[in-house]
Amino acid sequence: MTEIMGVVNVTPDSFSDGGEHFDHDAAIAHGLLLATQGATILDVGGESTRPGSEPVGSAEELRRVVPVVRELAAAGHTVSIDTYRADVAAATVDAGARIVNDVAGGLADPGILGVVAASGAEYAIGHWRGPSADMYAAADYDDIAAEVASELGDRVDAALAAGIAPERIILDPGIGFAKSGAQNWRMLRGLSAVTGLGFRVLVGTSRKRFLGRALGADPSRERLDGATAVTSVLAAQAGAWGVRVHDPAATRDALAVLSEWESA
Ligand code: PMM
Repeated sequence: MTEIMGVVNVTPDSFSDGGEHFDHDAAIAHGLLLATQGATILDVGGESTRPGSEPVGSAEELRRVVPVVRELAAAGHTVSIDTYRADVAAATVDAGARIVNDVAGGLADPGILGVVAASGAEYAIGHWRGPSADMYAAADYDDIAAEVASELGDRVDAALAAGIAPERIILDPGIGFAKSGAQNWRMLRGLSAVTGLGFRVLVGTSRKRFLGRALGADPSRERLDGATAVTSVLAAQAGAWGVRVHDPAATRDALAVLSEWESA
């Protein structure tokens, strides 16, 4: 069964939720709703990593996410914390997060590796080539899938050296991170380079720009979620362990169809 990671953004500037879920109670309610819609993991984030977005600082990030993580974990859900900061990872693991989802794979704040190692949490390592503000400057590849796999392999080595057990590692090709539209498609087509490393693989295409472009001018959120369900199914078919989405219901149904297709 493919894991469905539902996005709980606790940010006022998030492109995808327009700030609706900044309020703690609203974020918690949204997380609970996502779980009823099929999310098996709730991914709580307090800083947007969208292209061009500005960092908020750890004090503000902590203020946003800790109460939300605590409440969703206490309700029995598997919670992941979307952060690249060691101090935020430490506080939220204490509050009940079981997965540290680090889009920077330890490159933004190397101290996060030690925090994860000591905590026993799982560690999702994202492919990253620099902060959101200027990541497109680093979008230069000869063979994107091979290069992403190789760079993720380097981050795995760093994680193992820090004492994180291999079975706790999850790899993510970082769709949209230092990748142009065409590069994202090539990365997805070449996903086997990443699954071939032998770790669980997580893929996040949800509502990203390259999907919007595939649908034409300014598609609605509903249409983007439909397209996300398709890319999530294709990723699952290509061996992904999990997909990260804003609208679990559409993806849950699409994955149920894939399951019938594959077992027939
Ligand atoms: N993308 C975003 C944020 N966190 N985490 C993982 N593991 N993979 C992703 O692709 C990913 C992520 C940016 O998207 P958002 O602003 O819509 O959450």
